[in-house]
Amino acid sequence: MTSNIRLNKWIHEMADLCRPDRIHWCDGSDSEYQSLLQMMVSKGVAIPLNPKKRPGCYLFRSHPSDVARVENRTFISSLRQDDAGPTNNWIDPQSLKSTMTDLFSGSMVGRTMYVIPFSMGPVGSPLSKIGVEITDSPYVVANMRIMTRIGKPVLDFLGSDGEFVPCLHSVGYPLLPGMVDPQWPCAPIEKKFISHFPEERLIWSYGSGYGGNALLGKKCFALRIASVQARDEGWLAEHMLILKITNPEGKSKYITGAFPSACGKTNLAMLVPTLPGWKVETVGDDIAWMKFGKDGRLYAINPEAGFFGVAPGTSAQSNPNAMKCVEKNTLFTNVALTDDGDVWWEGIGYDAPDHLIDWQGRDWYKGQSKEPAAHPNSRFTTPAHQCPSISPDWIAEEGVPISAILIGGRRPSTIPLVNESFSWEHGVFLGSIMGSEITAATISDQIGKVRRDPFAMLPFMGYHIGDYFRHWLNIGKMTTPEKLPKIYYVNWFRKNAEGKFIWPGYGENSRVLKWIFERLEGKAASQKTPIGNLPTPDSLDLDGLRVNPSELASILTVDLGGWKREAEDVRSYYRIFENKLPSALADQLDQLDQRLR
Ligand code: TSX
Ligand code: MN
Repeated sequence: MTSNIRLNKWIHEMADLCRPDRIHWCDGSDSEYQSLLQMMVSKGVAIPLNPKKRPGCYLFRSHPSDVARVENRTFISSLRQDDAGPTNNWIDPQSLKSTMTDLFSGSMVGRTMYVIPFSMGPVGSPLSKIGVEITDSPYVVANMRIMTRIGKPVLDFLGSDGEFVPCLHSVGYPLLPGMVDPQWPCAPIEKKFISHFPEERLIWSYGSGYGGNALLGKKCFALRIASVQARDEGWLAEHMLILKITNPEGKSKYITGAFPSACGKTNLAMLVPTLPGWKVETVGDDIAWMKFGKDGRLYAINPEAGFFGVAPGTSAQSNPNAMKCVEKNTLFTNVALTDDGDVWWEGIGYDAPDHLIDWQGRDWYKGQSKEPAAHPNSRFTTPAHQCPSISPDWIAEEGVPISAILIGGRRPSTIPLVNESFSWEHGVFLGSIMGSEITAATISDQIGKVRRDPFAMLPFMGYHIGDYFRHWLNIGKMTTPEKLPKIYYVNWFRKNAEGKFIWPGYGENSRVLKWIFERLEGKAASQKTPIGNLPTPDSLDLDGLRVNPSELASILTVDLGGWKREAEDVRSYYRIFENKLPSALADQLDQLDQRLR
């Protein structure tokens, strides 16, 4: 219950539309969380893990058709199609609302409608924003309690006239009399709609219970809707990690980083440096909201309160901090279950036991079963405060001042280990052309080509991508150049002639972070090249690193032929933006061409 007039009105309207059996206002208390989990355990929806091995942990198994975000069912329903741009699905809002109103009509019959007031960012921070999610999924409530701040403190802060983003969600499976509730209710793909109405700051999600489709604070609000708010209000809502790095003298800087999926963003956010005396702490692993402070610098908050991480590949070797984080109070989805009530996944760092229950609840035998035991997109939902590397500043209401922005992707050739942009405009140019090479893991017929994913925002843009580039360029004009973060293009994924990774990556990336830190201090040397400032051979700390010298040289120098092909490819990629491509970026491409001649 709330005194907020607009919220009460919206809840009543949505209840009249969805016709739930009952309404539950989430207070966010621990007892509420525990009783929801108990209810799901009693229905067989949640499996409690062995409290001696994973105290407070539960396993969920989704329907095999509902295992990931559905980009082809995700819509930016702006009033004008041109505002959604060439990279988004668009349906006109009137027609989409009419279709979805029919779907939502009676969609919660036989179910409880949960009302989740949530804050993205610390409650009351000037950088935070409030949302309210209506959902008929108790799994969503439990996950939202970890991923955001929910409940009474949010309602209190909202008051009678506070603003919020309404987020309507239903799994799309009404329980008519006599029907049994399946373990993971959801709707078939053609009835799934993940819809955003940017002018209204409104989200409607129907038919999926999974991750980014259903936990509406994350991708839907904190990126797609917030990117529109950020454009209109003069700030940045970005798909970026935030880390704090401290040198051996105790001096700290904050760095954000945009990387597409499968580049190890969470691993980088929780990195354990191999360089003695250096420390990395975690502020956020997925989303950064950046606004100008009074001093003209950009300050970032992590709008989330937990990590919704991909489990496979997470191990004590690749990410010891994440492994510690998921030891307790963690919800697992679609991982494998061991006979002693623990979890297992591919790449956890130790062999599977002889027998497992796989992510679909089937017996799985080592050496016999052909399919992976955990789904490749299986997840952990875990509280950020449990992470051993979490920075005390992760809840700073004023945010943390950003000195550098990293951008990067998986590029087996051409892109060097690290490249410092000449200027903000040049950095925005590099951000606009970043991406990953398409591999067999990407379902595509274009293996070997680059899938451009500007600022890793392609699936998360709430408006026209060309207008987004213009917004980034405008941000650069809102303060003095020396107060802007410097932009660095990094690439951990160069391969040699045998197809093996050249750079050891992981904790050794601290060598690259050290170079960046010392560049920001005006200490490390660089050499100007046609593509940007690269480390001089002795400015990068390679002490004790065993990498073949000629291969090392290849990732620290400019591949002229490769970059000429890159520039040509960028020219054809830039055509999709038509008249929306800012002239500053066209100029940057022309200048790159000139310098490569
Ligand atoms: O996360 C990764 N990072 C960033 C770490 C802070 N990964 C995993 C990506 C998939 C999620 C990496 N993979 C990184 C990296 O820097 N580098 C690589 C490629 C690589 C893989 C294995 C080895 C070296 C490099 N070495 C051996 O297997 C021994
Ligand atoms: Mn992400």
